[in-house]
Amino acid sequence: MGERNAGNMITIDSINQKVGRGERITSEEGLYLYENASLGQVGKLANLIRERLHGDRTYFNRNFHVEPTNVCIYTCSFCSYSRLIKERSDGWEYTHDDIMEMVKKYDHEPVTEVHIVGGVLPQYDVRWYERLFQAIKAHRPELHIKALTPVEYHYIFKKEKISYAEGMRRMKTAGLDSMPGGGAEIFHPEIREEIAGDKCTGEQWLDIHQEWHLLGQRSNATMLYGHIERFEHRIDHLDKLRSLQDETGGFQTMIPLKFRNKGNHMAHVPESTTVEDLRNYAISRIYLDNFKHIKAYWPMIGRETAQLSLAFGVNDIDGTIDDTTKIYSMAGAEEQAPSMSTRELVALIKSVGRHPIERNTLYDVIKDYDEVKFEDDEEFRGYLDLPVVNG
Ligand code: V47
Ligand code: SF4
Repeated sequence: MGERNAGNMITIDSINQKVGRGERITSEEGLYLYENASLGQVGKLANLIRERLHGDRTYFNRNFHVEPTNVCIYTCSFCSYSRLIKERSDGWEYTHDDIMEMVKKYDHEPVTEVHIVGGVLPQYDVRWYERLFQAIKAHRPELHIKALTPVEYHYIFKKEKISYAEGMRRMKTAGLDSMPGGGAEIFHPEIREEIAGDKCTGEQWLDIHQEWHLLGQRSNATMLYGHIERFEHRIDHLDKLRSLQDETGGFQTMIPLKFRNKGNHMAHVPESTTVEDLRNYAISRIYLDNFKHIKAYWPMIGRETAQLSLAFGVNDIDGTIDDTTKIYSMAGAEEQAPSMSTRELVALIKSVGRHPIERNTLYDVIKDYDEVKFEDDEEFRGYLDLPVVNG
């Protein structure tokens, strides 16, 4: 069964042909895939695009997270991690010294990135973050700072009475290297007002990324899916990202984030199935023809689904993380203390026949692991309890 689109019937076949020719699909076609296509159908198309762009190459990095506080003035109903100011005795609020101690713990480790994101706390203002970024850069200039989202930036720039453009310039001068993808949730106001009504709007999120891109800088994007949104809200979200990317080209990676329902105000909302998760990766890959990378965030979905996702459009599985984030474990994610050694990440990728590449945040190659002979290497063999598909 198909639907009308400018006089043409939309069918899986017509979409297959378009994608085969390397053409962009329309929002109607995207919605058609969400509503009608099987996992096998979207998987085949997403894998075609993935292999066209990257072959078997699958990226990861060595990183750690710093979450300066979990106290937050906002009340997103999906958030399991934050505490209100009146409950602050139950949370944490790190000082610059605390954070520098965490950074220094990695002094002799070959990590390339620190990912900094947390709650929105009034005393953490523009000056506070400037001084933090400066201190990290003074200590370890080559460590890439990927920090904060438009949720924090909108709040601190408004408080400082400066424009987004001026604020992002100041952050860049202080040492910010790139922006992570968080805070995007679902842009459409019908859903955003329900789940994240008091923080920055979808438009403001996009405006801040746009200003950052106009400075020649890079950022990531996310979509929090599988709760009360409908397929048309997902397409609206993907479409807004695709349009901004057409304009600036500043996005590196799209990270679909599966809603987890433990310990938050949406605990009654069932979680999506693994089949739906894989369909969503695949449709994101197909729709976002101008995004180079699609990432599966393994602490959220678990190692096995992360492996499966590599056949459904995903070409990146984030980093080693080293048990430094609490956002997902507090929301009921598979990984309660997320940490993977480089060897485990390499084994996980190799055991599904893909080619592991360690990258930095900007996707420059740090090490190509193809030369490691998985099946001949005692250290790798049996490291994960998984069959070796190829070496
Ligand atoms: O914005 C919060 C999400 C995001 C829940 O850019 C939840 O490389 C599911 O954006 N269930 C923050 N998701 C994390 C993030 C991220 C993660 C990894 C890599 C990158 C990157 C970015 O986490 C929030 C929100 O969308 N989140 N609570 C929950 N219960
Ligand atoms: Fe605060 Fe972020 Fe949690 Fe929303 S998702 S309540 S902005 S920490």
